[in-house]
Amino acid sequence: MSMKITFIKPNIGRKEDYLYVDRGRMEPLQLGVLAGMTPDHIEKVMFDDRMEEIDFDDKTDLVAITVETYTARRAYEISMEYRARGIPVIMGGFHPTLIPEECSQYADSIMIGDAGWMWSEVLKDFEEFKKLKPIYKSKVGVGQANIFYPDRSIFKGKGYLNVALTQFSRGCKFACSFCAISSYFNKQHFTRDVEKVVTELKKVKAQVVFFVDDNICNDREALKELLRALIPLKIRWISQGTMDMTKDLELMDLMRRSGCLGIVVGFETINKENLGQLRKGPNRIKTSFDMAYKNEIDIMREYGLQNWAAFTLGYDFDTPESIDETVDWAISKKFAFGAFNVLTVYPNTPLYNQMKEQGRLLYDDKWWLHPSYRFNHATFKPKLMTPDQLTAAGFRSRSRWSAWGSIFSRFIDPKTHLKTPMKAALYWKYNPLYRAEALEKHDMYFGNYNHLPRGENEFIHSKNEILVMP
Ligand code: B12
Ligand code: SF4
Repeated sequence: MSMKITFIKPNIGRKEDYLYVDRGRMEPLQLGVLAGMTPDHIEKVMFDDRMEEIDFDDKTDLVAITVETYTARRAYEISMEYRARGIPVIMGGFHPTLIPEECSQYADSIMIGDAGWMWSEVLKDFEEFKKLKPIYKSKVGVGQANIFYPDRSIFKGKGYLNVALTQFSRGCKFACSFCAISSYFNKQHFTRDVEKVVTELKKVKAQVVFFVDDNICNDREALKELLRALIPLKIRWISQGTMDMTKDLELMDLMRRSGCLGIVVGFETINKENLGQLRKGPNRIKTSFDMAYKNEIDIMREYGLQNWAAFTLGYDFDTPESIDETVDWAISKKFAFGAFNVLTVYPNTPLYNQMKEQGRLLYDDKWWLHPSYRFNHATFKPKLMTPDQLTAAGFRSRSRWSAWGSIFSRFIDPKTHLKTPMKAALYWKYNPLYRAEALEKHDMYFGNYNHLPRGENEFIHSKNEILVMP
């Protein structure tokens, strides 16, 4: 008898009185990779809970859920629905790897680390013995290490952005105190064979390619090799990287020639003391920091990059005023896009352990499960303000950054957004979308069930009773 697997990407949660639908959603690459490793004789379906209803009664043999910390609560709800119907569930991804003991309570089986080395064993156990081991301990390493390519057929018709996700490298050698990447990858960085990346990209048809690498320029020589191979493909690409890339002008030139539109760069903070707490190596640039990264920003603009500047708010030396100043500074730098996230303590990171030791964690130490936690609210007690002040400063930052006045004023930059019609078009396509998304996510609850008193939330799901969160 043939077997069927249902892959699930959980949503974060819901707004006060309606389900949140992610408008800026991208293909869930991890599920494409799992599907790509699954042989053809196994039937595959995928539900993306971010915008479609999961048909829990659709007959299936095994459910595979990808879990990040902010989707954990919803993932557990989904798992409970399936397990109540007698269908086994396996979970994998960042959250099960960082905190396996918690996830194990909500799944029949979990995988720690990357699926590449262990997925075939999971399938074999299930097909041959109809039983999964409680834990599959895999390792972390090169993305899509075996010859397979993601099975993108499971993404069809779901209305994703016209952006193809892929990976060249995984992990990062830096050790920023808040970052789940350095815990997951244990400060290692792995690069994929350039030829495989090129072969994969030749099959992909999308307006833009997103290398989801955590830090694409962590190994500059390896990246140069990739970029030389990308030039003939004439693609447009974006990725994530650290600002120390500006030290290497040959690299910057290759980025421009290979079609790089912009990079997500973690500026995080413009305060020197905060930088000490966060331990972000690539941002500790003695000659430039006092001028607030002037040299680095000038070089990135010179090469036409429409960057996405990312900030984390709530370090020990931050105040509501310093956060407002950070937003003023970012607007004056005319970055194309920006993220102003409240510094969040992810489990098993140095920051989490430090805050726990200092007794500063809120929400019983597990904000991701707490019924009253809301997206982008403070998860710990900041030093120089109250948690509510930090949450409010975060909301204010996102509102100010995405106000129409800010969007218009940032647009006037001849070296980047005004340089070509395509750059201008991208600016105007994505800024309104991110504006809507950033404001919509404010205050979102985690999970779909159990937040309102019984009786008021029937419109969401009828099975609220089955979920009792710890
Ligand atoms: C691309 C990306 C995004 C994209 C969205 C992508 C999408 N498809 O929608 C964008 C930019 C929008 C985004 C947003 C956010 N992201 Co993000 N994102 C990533 C990134 C860089 C890559 C994800 C990816 O595709 N990886 C490639 C796949 C193949 O790798 P993988 O996910 O690790 O999966 C492998 C294994 O984990 C395992 N595995 C995974 N799932 C499963 C399931 C099963 C059953 C099994 C067996 C194995 C398994 O096998 C896979 C193959 O080897 C990751 C970092 C990373 N390296 O993964 C962060 C990451 C997941 N994001 C993170 C965060 C915090 C966020 C935000 C909350 C940021 C914010 N404050 O707004 C938002 C929230 C997203 C939302 N839903 O609104 C954190 C999560 C931390 C945590 N502890 O959960 C990460 C880890 C980054 C970080 N620096 O810490 N993100
Ligand atoms: S440089 Fe970026 S990816 Fe690397 S550890 Fe720091 S925050 Fe994480």
